[in-house]
Amino acid sequence: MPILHHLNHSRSQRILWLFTELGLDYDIQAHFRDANTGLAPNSLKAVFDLGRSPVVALDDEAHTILGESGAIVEYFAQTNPQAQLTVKPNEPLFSPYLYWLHFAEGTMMPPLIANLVLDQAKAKKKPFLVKAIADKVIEAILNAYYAPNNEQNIAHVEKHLAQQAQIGSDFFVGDRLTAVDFMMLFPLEAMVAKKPGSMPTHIVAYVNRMQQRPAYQQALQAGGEYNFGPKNAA
Ligand SMILES: N[C@@H](CCC(=O)N[C@@H](CS)C(=O)NCC(=O)O)C(=O)O
Repeated sequence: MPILHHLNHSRSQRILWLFTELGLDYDIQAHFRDANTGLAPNSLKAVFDLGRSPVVALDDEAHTILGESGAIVEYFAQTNPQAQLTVKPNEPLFSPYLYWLHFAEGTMMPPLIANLVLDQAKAKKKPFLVKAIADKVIEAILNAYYAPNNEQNIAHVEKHLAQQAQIGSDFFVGDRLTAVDFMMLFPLEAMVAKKPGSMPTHIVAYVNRMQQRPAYQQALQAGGEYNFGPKNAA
């Protein structure tokens, strides 16, 4: 069976949720972030040289090590066709399916991570004068690029989810759960967790709906510590 190398508070929660929705048998190997740096431990680098999570050791003859949450989601969505998590090239929603599948890591995550990292840099203790200057520089970088980028992305997603609501869909693409939902929930729930009360209504409703799915709840139990889940998460 596949082995998921899971890191606490990370994108590997996507894969736990996916495996649970698929009803797959899998093993889980837990890795824990360094308490001071927040970075992945060496145990993960021993499995995958980038030391990033998620990583899955596939159940094939070569025990292939597969990284990139998007690649892992696509791999298992395509190799479990009975679950109908993909949209096929001959289906009308193939292009929006591909667009949102790649949007998650390609466009949504980079400014979100930059915002998180720069916010952490701002919060770090520094001597008074250094702090005044450093914080101004950080603010300037945020305001010039990452913050407006993030806001644009939020508005873009909110508009799309409002359109989905108009056609009565609970999901990101079409009217069924697809690989896109596993990719898009992570950045959206991270933002809802970070700024509760300030995210637009369709995004909040979408996050709540996905988080209420029994498989999501089960995956949450299996994964342990996760800062970006519902408020009552471990
Ligand atoms: N694009 C990659 C990003 C992987 C990634 O950066 N994962 C983070 C966790 S969400 C990580 O492993 N961080 C620990 C570190 O960089 O040391 C993916 O989607 O899998």
